[in-house]
Amino acid sequence: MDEPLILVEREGRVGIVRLNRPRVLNALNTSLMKELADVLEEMDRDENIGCIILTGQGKAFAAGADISEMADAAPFQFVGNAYFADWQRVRRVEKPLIAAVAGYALGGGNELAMCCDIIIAAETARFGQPEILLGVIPGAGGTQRLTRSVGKGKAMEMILTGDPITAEEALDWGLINRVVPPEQLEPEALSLAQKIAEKPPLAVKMAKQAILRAQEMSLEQGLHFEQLAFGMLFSTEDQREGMNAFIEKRKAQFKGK
Ligand code: DAK
Repeated sequence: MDEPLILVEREGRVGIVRLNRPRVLNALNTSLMKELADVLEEMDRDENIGCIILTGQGKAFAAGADISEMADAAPFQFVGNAYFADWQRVRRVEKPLIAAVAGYALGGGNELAMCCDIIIAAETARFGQPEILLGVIPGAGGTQRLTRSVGKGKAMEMILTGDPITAEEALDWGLINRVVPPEQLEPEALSLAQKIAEKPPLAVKMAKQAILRAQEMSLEQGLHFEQLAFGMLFSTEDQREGMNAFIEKRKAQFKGK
Protein backbone atom coordinates (compact mmCIF):
# COMPACT_ATOMS: atom_id res chain seq x y z
CA MET A 1 0.00 0.00 0.00
CA ASP A 2 1.24 3.52 -0.78
CA GLU A 3 2.36 5.60 2.17
CA PRO A 4 0.12 8.55 2.97
CA LEU A 5 1.41 11.82 1.54
CA ILE A 6 0.32 13.72 4.65
CA LEU A 7 0.59 12.54 8.24
CA VAL A 8 -1.73 14.00 10.84
CA GLU A 9 -1.36 14.12 14.62
CA ARG A 10 -3.05 16.00 17.43
CA GLU A 11 -1.70 17.32 20.71
CA GLY A 12 -4.61 18.73 22.70
CA ARG A 13 -6.04 21.62 20.65
CA VAL A 14 -3.11 21.63 18.21
CA GLY A 15 -3.23 19.87 14.85
CA ILE A 16 0.14 18.73 13.47
CA VAL A 17 0.36 18.19 9.71
CA ARG A 18 3.49 16.58 8.31
CA LEU A 19 4.45 16.42 4.63
CA ASN A 20 5.46 12.84 3.88
CA ARG A 21 7.45 12.39 0.67
CA PRO A 22 10.89 12.34 2.31
CA ARG A 23 12.54 10.41 -0.55
CA VAL A 24 12.00 13.40 -2.86
CA LEU A 25 12.48 16.01 -0.13
CA ASN A 26 8.71 16.47 0.18
CA ALA A 27 8.35 17.75 -3.38
CA LEU A 28 4.85 19.19 -3.64
CA ASN A 29 3.01 17.24 -6.33
CA THR A 30 -0.66 17.55 -7.25
CA SER A 31 -1.82 14.68 -5.04
CA LEU A 32 0.09 15.96 -2.00
CA MET A 33 -1.28 19.49 -2.39
CA LYS A 34 -4.83 18.16 -2.67
CA GLU A 35 -4.43 16.02 0.46
CA LEU A 36 -2.80 18.91 2.29
CA ALA A 37 -5.65 21.27 1.42
CA ASP A 38 -8.23 18.61 2.41
CA VAL A 39 -6.58 18.01 5.78
CA LEU A 40 -6.16 21.71 6.55
CA GLU A 41 -9.77 22.48 5.65
CA GLU A 42 -10.95 19.64 7.87
CA MET A 43 -8.90 20.99 10.78
CA ASP A 44 -10.17 24.48 10.05
CA ARG A 45 -13.74 23.21 10.54
CA ASP A 46 -12.90 21.25 13.71
CA GLU A 47 -13.76 23.33 16.75
CA ASN A 48 -11.48 21.18 18.92
CA ILE A 49 -8.45 22.52 17.06
CA GLY A 50 -7.24 26.06 17.73
CA CYS A 51 -3.92 26.19 15.88
CA ILE A 52 -2.17 24.10 13.21
CA ILE A 53 1.51 23.26 12.78
CA LEU A 54 2.74 22.44 9.28
CA THR A 55 6.07 20.67 9.09
CA GLY A 56 8.23 18.38 6.95
CA GLN A 57 10.63 15.64 7.81
CA GLY A 58 14.07 14.32 7.00
CA LYS A 59 16.21 16.81 5.10
CA ALA A 60 13.37 19.08 4.09
CA PHE A 61 10.31 21.09 4.90
CA ALA A 62 9.75 20.95 1.11
CA ALA A 63 12.18 21.35 -1.81
CA GLY A 64 9.49 22.92 -3.99
CA ALA A 65 6.92 21.82 -6.50
CA ASP A 66 7.59 18.41 -8.02
CA ILE A 67 9.85 19.21 -10.96
CA SER A 68 9.33 15.85 -12.65
CA GLU A 69 5.57 16.45 -12.65
CA MET A 70 5.94 20.06 -13.78
CA ALA A 71 8.57 19.60 -16.49
CA ASP A 72 6.15 18.86 -19.35
CA ALA A 73 3.33 21.16 -18.26
CA ALA A 74 1.44 23.11 -20.90
CA PRO A 75 1.44 26.93 -20.71
CA PHE A 76 -2.06 27.31 -19.30
CA GLN A 77 -1.96 24.25 -17.08
CA PHE A 78 -1.24 26.38 -14.01
CA VAL A 79 -3.87 29.02 -14.61
CA GLY A 80 -6.99 28.39 -12.54
CA ASN A 81 -6.54 24.59 -12.45
CA ALA A 82 -7.03 22.23 -9.51
CA TYR A 83 -3.37 22.52 -8.42
CA PHE A 84 -3.63 26.30 -8.29
CA ALA A 85 -6.98 26.00 -6.47
CA ASP A 86 -5.42 23.74 -3.82
CA TRP A 87 -2.77 26.38 -3.10
CA GLN A 88 -5.59 28.91 -2.73
CA ARG A 89 -7.38 26.59 -0.31
CA VAL A 90 -4.26 26.50 1.89
CA ARG A 91 -4.05 30.27 1.82
CA ARG A 92 -7.71 30.58 2.90
CA VAL A 93 -7.34 28.55 6.11
CA GLU A 94 -8.73 30.76 8.87
CA LYS A 95 -6.97 29.24 11.87
CA PRO A 96 -3.38 30.23 12.57
CA LEU A 97 -0.80 28.13 10.74
CA ILE A 98 2.69 27.76 12.14
CA ALA A 99 5.37 26.47 9.75
CA ALA A 100 8.06 24.48 11.56
CA VAL A 101 10.92 24.35 9.06
CA ALA A 102 14.01 22.12 9.19
CA GLY A 103 16.24 21.66 6.15
CA TYR A 104 15.18 22.87 2.71
CA ALA A 105 12.29 25.27 2.15
CA LEU A 106 12.85 26.00 -1.53
CA GLY A 107 10.62 27.33 -4.30
CA GLY A 108 7.08 26.18 -3.53
CA GLY A 109 8.42 25.00 -0.15
CA ASN A 110 9.34 28.55 0.81
CA GLU A 111 6.06 29.79 -0.67
CA LEU A 112 4.15 27.25 1.42
CA ALA A 113 5.98 28.39 4.56
CA MET A 114 5.07 31.98 3.63
CA CYS A 115 1.38 30.97 3.33
CA CYS A 116 1.65 30.18 7.04
CA ASP A 117 1.28 32.92 9.63
CA ILE A 118 4.36 32.27 11.74
CA ILE A 119 7.58 30.53 10.69
CA ILE A 120 9.85 28.82 13.20
CA ALA A 121 13.09 27.39 11.84
CA ALA A 122 15.73 24.94 12.95
CA GLU A 123 19.32 26.11 12.53
CA THR A 124 19.51 23.66 9.59
CA ALA A 125 16.80 25.46 7.60
CA ARG A 126 17.61 26.94 4.18
CA PHE A 127 15.12 29.24 2.48
CA GLY A 128 15.26 30.01 -1.22
CA GLN A 129 13.49 30.64 -4.50
CA PRO A 130 15.64 28.71 -7.01
CA GLU A 131 13.07 28.77 -9.87
CA ILE A 132 15.32 31.06 -11.95
CA LEU A 133 17.76 28.13 -12.24
CA LEU A 134 14.97 26.15 -13.93
CA GLY A 135 14.18 28.92 -16.40
CA VAL A 136 11.05 30.16 -14.63
CA ILE A 137 10.04 32.39 -11.72
CA PRO A 138 8.19 31.70 -8.46
CA GLY A 139 4.57 30.76 -9.22
CA ALA A 140 2.88 30.39 -5.83
CA GLY A 141 3.31 33.88 -4.43
CA GLY A 142 7.10 34.11 -4.12
CA THR A 143 7.56 37.39 -5.95
CA GLN A 144 4.76 38.97 -3.91
CA ARG A 145 4.94 37.51 -0.39
CA LEU A 146 8.74 37.42 -0.23
CA THR A 147 8.90 41.05 -1.33
CA ARG A 148 6.34 42.09 1.28
CA SER A 149 8.25 40.11 3.87
CA VAL A 150 11.92 41.00 3.27
CA GLY A 151 11.63 44.07 1.02
CA LYS A 152 12.43 44.65 -2.65
CA GLY A 153 16.23 44.47 -2.60
CA LYS A 154 16.55 41.22 -0.70
CA ALA A 155 13.67 39.60 -2.63
CA MET A 156 15.40 40.60 -5.88
CA GLU A 157 18.67 39.08 -4.68
CA MET A 158 17.05 35.78 -3.65
CA ILE A 159 14.85 35.41 -6.73
CA LEU A 160 17.39 36.63 -9.33
CA THR A 161 20.31 34.53 -8.02
CA GLY A 162 18.32 31.54 -6.77
CA ASP A 163 20.77 31.33 -3.85
CA PRO A 164 19.26 30.09 -0.58
CA ILE A 165 19.69 31.91 2.71
CA THR A 166 20.39 30.44 6.13
CA ALA A 167 17.96 30.41 9.05
CA GLU A 168 19.95 33.18 10.74
CA GLU A 169 19.77 35.34 7.60
CA ALA A 170 16.06 34.63 7.28
CA LEU A 171 15.60 35.78 10.88
CA ASP A 172 17.70 38.86 10.33
CA TRP A 173 15.76 39.69 7.13
CA GLY A 174 12.37 39.34 8.86
CA LEU A 175 11.21 36.28 6.88
CA ILE A 176 10.85 34.09 9.97
CA ASN A 177 10.00 34.51 13.65
CA ARG A 178 12.70 32.53 15.44
CA VAL A 179 15.55 30.05 15.06
CA VAL A 180 16.11 27.12 17.41
CA PRO A 181 18.40 24.08 17.58
CA PRO A 182 16.95 21.22 15.49
CA GLU A 183 15.84 19.17 18.51
CA GLN A 184 13.93 22.18 19.84
CA LEU A 185 11.96 22.81 16.64
CA GLU A 186 8.86 20.75 17.33
CA PRO A 187 8.68 21.47 21.10
CA GLU A 188 9.02 25.20 20.38
CA ALA A 189 6.37 25.14 17.64
CA LEU A 190 4.07 23.08 19.86
CA SER A 191 4.41 25.35 22.85
CA LEU A 192 3.64 28.43 20.74
CA ALA A 193 0.73 26.65 19.03
CA GLN A 194 -0.69 25.55 22.40
CA LYS A 195 -0.53 29.09 23.71
CA ILE A 196 -2.46 30.37 20.67
CA ALA A 197 -4.91 27.44 20.75
CA GLU A 198 -6.02 28.39 24.29
CA LYS A 199 -7.09 31.86 23.19
CA PRO A 200 -10.70 32.72 22.25
CA PRO A 201 -11.05 31.19 18.77
CA LEU A 202 -13.28 33.86 17.23
CA ALA A 203 -10.93 36.64 18.33
CA VAL A 204 -7.95 34.64 17.00
CA LYS A 205 -9.70 34.20 13.64
CA MET A 206 -10.54 37.90 13.36
CA ALA A 207 -7.03 38.92 14.41
CA LYS A 208 -5.50 36.73 11.68
CA GLN A 209 -7.86 38.13 9.05
CA ALA A 210 -7.17 41.71 10.11
CA ILE A 211 -3.38 41.25 10.08
CA LEU A 212 -3.48 39.63 6.61
CA ARG A 213 -5.44 42.63 5.38
CA ALA A 214 -2.62 44.92 6.47
CA GLN A 215 -0.63 43.40 3.60
CA GLU A 216 -3.44 43.58 1.08
CA MET A 217 -5.38 46.79 1.66
CA SER A 218 -4.78 50.48 2.08
CA LEU A 219 -4.37 51.66 5.69
CA GLU A 220 -7.82 53.26 5.57
CA GLN A 221 -9.49 50.03 4.37
CA GLY A 222 -7.50 47.94 6.84
CA LEU A 223 -8.47 50.17 9.75
CA HIS A 224 -12.10 49.94 8.67
CA PHE A 225 -11.91 46.12 8.64
CA GLU A 226 -10.27 46.18 12.08
CA GLN A 227 -13.00 48.43 13.48
CA LEU A 228 -15.77 46.16 12.15
CA ALA A 229 -14.04 43.02 13.43
CA PHE A 230 -13.46 44.63 16.84
CA GLY A 231 -17.13 45.60 17.06
CA MET A 232 -18.34 42.17 15.95
CA LEU A 233 -16.43 40.47 18.75
CA PHE A 234 -18.74 42.27 21.20
CA SER A 235 -21.45 39.89 20.00
CA THR A 236 -19.53 36.90 21.42
CA GLU A 237 -19.84 35.13 24.76
CA ASP A 238 -16.04 34.99 24.87
CA GLN A 239 -15.81 38.81 24.98
CA ARG A 240 -18.13 38.91 28.01
CA GLU A 241 -16.27 36.01 29.62
CA GLY A 242 -12.83 37.56 28.96
CA MET A 243 -13.75 40.93 30.39
CA ASN A 244 -15.77 39.55 33.35
CA ALA A 245 -12.93 37.17 34.21
CA PHE A 246 -10.52 40.11 34.30
CA ILE A 247 -12.83 42.09 36.58
CA GLU A 248 -13.46 39.07 38.82
CA LYS A 249 -9.70 38.26 38.89
CA ARG A 250 -10.09 34.70 37.56
CA LYS A 251 -8.92 32.80 34.50
CA ALA A 252 -11.28 33.10 31.54
CA GLN A 253 -12.93 29.95 30.16
CA PHE A 254 -13.39 30.52 26.45
CA LYS A 255 -15.94 28.55 24.41
CA GLY A 256 -15.48 29.77 20.87
CA LYS A 257 -18.95 31.35 20.94
N1 DAK B 1 10.96 18.01 -7.39
C1 DAK B 1 11.13 16.67 -7.62
N2 DAK B 1 12.09 15.93 -7.04
C2 DAK B 1 12.93 16.55 -6.21
C3 DAK B 1 12.82 17.94 -5.92
C4 DAK B 1 11.77 18.66 -6.56
N3 DAK B 1 11.53 19.97 -6.32
N4 DAK B 1 13.82 18.26 -5.05
C5 DAK B 1 14.50 17.14 -4.83
N5 DAK B 1 13.97 16.11 -5.50
C6 DAK B 1 14.41 14.71 -5.50
C7 DAK B 1 15.71 14.53 -6.27
O1 DAK B 1 15.45 14.41 -7.65
C8 DAK B 1 16.25 13.24 -5.66
O2 DAK B 1 15.53 12.16 -6.20
P1 DAK B 1 16.32 10.81 -6.68
O3 DAK B 1 17.35 11.28 -7.64
O4 DAK B 1 16.92 10.28 -5.39
O5 DAK B 1 15.25 9.95 -7.27
C9 DAK B 1 15.82 13.35 -4.20
O6 DAK B 1 14.76 14.30 -4.17
C10 DAK B 1 16.94 13.87 -3.31
O7 DAK B 1 17.41 15.09 -3.86
P2 DAK B 1 18.97 15.33 -4.21
O8 DAK B 1 19.67 14.04 -4.49
O9 DAK B 1 19.02 16.39 -5.24
O10 DAK B 1 19.48 15.88 -2.80
P3 DAK B 1 20.67 16.88 -2.53
O11 DAK B 1 20.83 16.89 -1.05
O12 DAK B 1 21.85 16.55 -3.39
O13 DAK B 1 20.14 18.30 -3.03
C11 DAK B 1 18.50 20.08 -3.20
C12 DAK B 1 19.07 18.91 -2.36
C13 DAK B 1 17.27 20.61 -2.47
C14 DAK B 1 19.56 21.20 -3.26
C15 DAK B 1 18.18 19.60 -4.63
O14 DAK B 1 17.39 18.41 -4.52
C16 DAK B 1 17.42 20.61 -5.43
O15 DAK B 1 18.00 21.57 -5.95
N6 DAK B 1 16.11 20.39 -5.60
C17 DAK B 1 15.25 21.22 -6.43
C18 DAK B 1 14.92 22.52 -5.73
C19 DAK B 1 14.11 23.44 -6.63
O16 DAK B 1 14.52 23.79 -7.73
N7 DAK B 1 12.92 23.81 -6.18
C20 DAK B 1 12.03 24.69 -6.91
C21 DAK B 1 11.10 23.87 -7.79
S1 DAK B 1 9.99 24.93 -8.75
C22 DAK B 1 2.53 26.98 -8.54
C23 DAK B 1 2.78 26.44 -7.31
C24 DAK B 1 4.10 26.17 -6.95
C25 DAK B 1 5.13 26.40 -7.82
C26 DAK B 1 4.87 26.97 -9.04
C27 DAK B 1 3.56 27.25 -9.42
N8 DAK B 1 1.17 27.26 -8.92
C28 DAK B 1 0.10 27.11 -7.93
C29 DAK B 1 0.87 27.84 -10.17
C30 DAK B 1 6.49 26.08 -7.37
C31 DAK B 1 7.52 25.86 -8.21
C32 DAK B 1 8.76 25.30 -7.65
O17 DAK B 1 8.89 25.05 -6.47
